[in-house]
Amino acid sequence: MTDTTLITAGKPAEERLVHAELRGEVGVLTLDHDSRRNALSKALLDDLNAGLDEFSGKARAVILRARPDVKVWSAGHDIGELRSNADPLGYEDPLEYTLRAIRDFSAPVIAMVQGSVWGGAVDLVLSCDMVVADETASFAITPVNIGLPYNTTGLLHFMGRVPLNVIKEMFFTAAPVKSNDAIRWGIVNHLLATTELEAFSFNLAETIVAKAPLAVAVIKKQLKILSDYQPIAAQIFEQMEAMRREVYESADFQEGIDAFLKKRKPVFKGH
Ligand code: YXS
Repeated sequence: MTDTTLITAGKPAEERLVHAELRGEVGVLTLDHDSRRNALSKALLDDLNAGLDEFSGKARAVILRARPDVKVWSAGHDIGELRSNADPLGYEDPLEYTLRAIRDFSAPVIAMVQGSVWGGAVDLVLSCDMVVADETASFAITPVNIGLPYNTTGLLHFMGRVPLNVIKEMFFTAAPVKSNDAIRWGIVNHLLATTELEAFSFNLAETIVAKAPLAVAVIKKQLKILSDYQPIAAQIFEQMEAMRREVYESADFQEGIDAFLKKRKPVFKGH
C-alpha cells in the first residue's frame, strides 16, 4: 500500500482551495472550490503553487485534478479579478505565473480531467505535459465572450498543440470542444470511461515515477526550450501588444466583465 502524505504546510487542510498530497512519489493536486466552480482566483492559485513547491524534490510525477465527478473541472480565470485598465493576462498575472510554474516543474504534470474546462483553465490543462480525460470532459476557450484579447504566449501554447483551423474555431466560437473531438484534435492524450480515468491516470504516473528521474526532467526541459523557441522581432511583438492594448482598454472588455458579474448578456458595440 503506497504511503500517502497530506501536505498542509502553512494552512489547515479545510482552508485550502487546492489539496496537495504525496502518494509515494506521485504528487496529487486536487482543485476543491466547487462553490466557485474552481475559478482560478489568486487564492486558489496560491494554494496550487504552494502544493507544487512542496512536491519539489519529492514528486517524480504530478496529477492535477478536481474532486471526483465534478460537473465543472474549472471555470477559468476568476472574472472578478480581471483588470480592465491594464493587460488582464500580463506576465505577473497569478494564472500566468502558475502556467510557468507547471511548465518549469522538474517532473511531468498530468491533467486528469472530468467535467467542463473554461477559459484560462484550458491553457492550464494545455500547460500540463499530458491530458487524460473522461467522456464528460469539454474544453471552451472564451475570451470572445468577454471581449478579452488573449496573450501571445497563451496563443503559442495552443499553436504548439492544436491545428490552426481548430484553434480559430475554438477562439472565434468559444464553443465547448466535446471529449470525442478533444481526442481527435490532440487536446487530450487518452479518453477513458469515467470508471477507468483515475486508475489509468495513476498508472501513467507510476510508470513515469519508475523511470530515471534525471533523464525525464532534462527531456521535459529540452522540449520546453525547443517548443518555446519562437523567434519574433521586437517590433512585431510591440505591434501585437499595441493591438491587444486597444482591445483590453475598450469599452467592450469592460462591458464583458460587467455583464458576467451582473449575470446579464453583454452588448458589444465594437469599441
Ligand atoms: O452567483 P454566485 O455568487 O454563486 O457565483 C457563481 C458564479 O458567478 C461563480 N463563477 C465564477 N466567478 C468568477 N469567475 C468565473 N470564471 C466564474 N465561474 C463561475 O461561481 C458560482 C457558481 O457558478 P454558476 O452558478 O454559474 O454555476 P453553473 O454550474 O450554473 O455554471 C458553471 C459554468 C462554468 C458554466 C458557469 O459558471 C460559467 O459559465 N462560468 C464562466 C466560465 C467562463 O467564461 N470562464 C472564462 C473566464 S475568463 C478566462 O478564463 C480567460 C481570461 S479568457 O476569457 O481569455 O478565456
